[in-house]
Amino acid sequence: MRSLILVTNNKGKIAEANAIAKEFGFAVRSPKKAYKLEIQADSLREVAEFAAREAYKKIRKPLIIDDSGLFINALKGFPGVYSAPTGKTIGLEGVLKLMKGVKNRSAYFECAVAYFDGKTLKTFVGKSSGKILESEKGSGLHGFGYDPLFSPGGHYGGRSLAQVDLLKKNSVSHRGKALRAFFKWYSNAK
Ligand code: ITT
Repeated sequence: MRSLILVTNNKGKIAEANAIAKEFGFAVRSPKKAYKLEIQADSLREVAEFAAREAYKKIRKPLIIDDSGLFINALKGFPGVYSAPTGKTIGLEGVLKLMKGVKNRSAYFECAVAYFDGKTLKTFVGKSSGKILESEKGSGLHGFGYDPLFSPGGHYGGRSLAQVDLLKKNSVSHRGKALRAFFKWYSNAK
């Protein structure tokens, strides 16, 4: 099985990415020291592309970066590109407070996967739409981050992404979409 480097400190991302990589005959692994340099920018694509170029300077091997965020429409896209610092400061509880009494609960996750091998820079973006629940559901069950707040809607009957297993999450998720598009391209390019 061919392997590819995913530079991240997030074990949840590695697990989800590995399940998708496997569909294409790949495995992903993260270096012990994940050289993921975060900048503040207007889009996840920019953040991922910058991080991919920076990580390549250290690692010197083809690699991918996954930069993701939760965009809440009623909050004009917040936390969006600020999802990581927001998670560490006000947390899920704080986001739920901001959404208290708000009728429009539509939101989406976005994931930008940037690949860089020293020459080619290629980025794939995936989105998944849903809504913000009234309270956390399934915390600590599956998934990570904002998953307990987010229901992908439709056939998930109000369950959060933390209440469905990894394969189900991957079948509808932002990460699933971005990584499948990436691996489709990568397996043809290689
Ligand atoms: P790395 O930067 O090391 O890859 P990270 O967790 O900081 O890990 P991001 O900057 O991409 O990754 O994530 C921004 C925030 O969004 C962070 O709080 C994550 O927990 C959260 N997040 C990312 N993907 C998610 C997903 O699929 N489900 C729920 N929350 C997610």
